[in-house]
Amino acid sequence: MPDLSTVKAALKSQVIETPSWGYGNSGTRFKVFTQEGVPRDPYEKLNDAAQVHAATGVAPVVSLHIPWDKVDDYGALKKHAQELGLRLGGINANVFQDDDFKLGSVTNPDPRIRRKAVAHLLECVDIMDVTGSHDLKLWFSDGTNYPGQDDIVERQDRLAEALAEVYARLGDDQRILLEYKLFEPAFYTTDVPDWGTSYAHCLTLGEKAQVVVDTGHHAPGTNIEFIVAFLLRQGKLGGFDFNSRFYADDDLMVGAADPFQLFRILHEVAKNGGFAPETGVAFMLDQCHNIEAKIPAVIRSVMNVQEATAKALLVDIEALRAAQRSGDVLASNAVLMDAYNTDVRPLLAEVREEQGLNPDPVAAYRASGWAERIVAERVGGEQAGWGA
Ligand code: PSV
Ligand code: MN
Repeated sequence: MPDLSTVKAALKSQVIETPSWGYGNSGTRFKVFTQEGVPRDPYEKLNDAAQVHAATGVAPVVSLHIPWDKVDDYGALKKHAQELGLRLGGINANVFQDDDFKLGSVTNPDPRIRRKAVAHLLECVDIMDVTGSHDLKLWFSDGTNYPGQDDIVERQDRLAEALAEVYARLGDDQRILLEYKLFEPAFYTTDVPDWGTSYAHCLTLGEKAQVVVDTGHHAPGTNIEFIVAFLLRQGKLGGFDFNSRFYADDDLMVGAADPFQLFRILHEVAKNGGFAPETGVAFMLDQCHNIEAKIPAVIRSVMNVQEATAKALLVDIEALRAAQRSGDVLASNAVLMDAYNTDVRPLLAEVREEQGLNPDPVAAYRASGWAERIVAERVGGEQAGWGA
C-alpha cells in the first residue's frame, strides 16, 4: 500500500492554477449572464483568487489572459498578487477576438495580419518578463470553415514560422505551452486540432515547447489518459487546462461530468512522475462559470482535482504492477477500482486540518463573508467578462 504520509505530503504540496477569466462574467454565444459582485478589473480578480487559495491552500497561482487582463503596470499587478500570497502564472495569448483575425491569426493568408498576431505573442512574452511568468500559453482559433478555403499545408508553414519567431524570443526559464482543440470556432479544418499536431510543432521548436491538454478539446470517446501517458513519457506534457464536458468544449467544472476520467488521467500523471515539481506539469483550470456562483465553483473545482489526485495517489502501484506482469486482467483492474472507490474526503479533511485550514473549503468560504462583501462593495464600473 502507498505510504500515507507520502500521499499527504504530495497533497499538501499540490499547486492548482486558477484562471482569471473564471472569476469574470462568461456565457455562451447565446447569452452572457451577469452576476452581482463580479470583479471589475484584474486586481479584483486576484482578490477573488486569494479567497480560493485561503479556503483550499493549494491555489496560489493565477493565469492571466491578455488583453482581458491588460493593465498599465504589470509590475504593480505582480506586487498586488504577492501581497495576497499569490503569484502570476501562465500568460494566455488572445489572437481570436480581433476583427482582423477572421480568417486566422498566425496562419492568416495576409502577411500583415500574421505580423500583427506575432506582435501580440511577443508582447505577451514582454509581459511574462515583468510578471515572472514561465508559461506562454498559445491557443489558436485558426482554421477554415469550407473545403478549399485555404491551403492546409501553407497554413502549417505559416504556423511553424510564427512559432519559431516567438520561441526564439523566450527567456531561459520560459516556455511555450501549445494547446490544441478539435474544432470551434473553425468548423472544417483547425490548424492545431490535436495533440499530434501540437507535439510535432513542439518537437521541431525544441525543449522549451510543450503540449497542453485541455480536457474539453477532444472528440467524444477519446482516450485522454493515453495522450497524457504518451506525452509524459516523451517529456512533452506541459500542463493541463482542466474542465469537463458532456458534449463539446463545455468548460464546466472539472470532474463534474466524468470524475472517473479525471481519476484515470491523474493516475497516469501519478504513475509516471508527473506530480514531481521538476517535471513542470502545470495543473491549470480553464473553466467558465456561466450560471453558478464563481468563487465557490472554482473552490469546488480545486476540490475535485484534489479528490481525484488523492485517489490516484492511493493506487497500490506495487500490487498493480504485480497483477499486470502476471497477466491477471481482473486483479489489475481491481487494484485501480479499489483506489477509485475509496472515499478520500476524510483524508483530505485531515490534510487540511494539518495545514491549519477548515476541513470544508466551501463552508470556509461561506463563513468568510466575502460573497456578501463583494456584492455590497463592487457597485458601478464595468464588470470583467469575455463578451460574446
Ligand atoms: C479555447 O477554447 C480555450 O480552451 C483556450 O485555452 C483559451 O485561452 C480559453 O479557452 C479561453 O477561455
Ligand atoms: Mn483551454
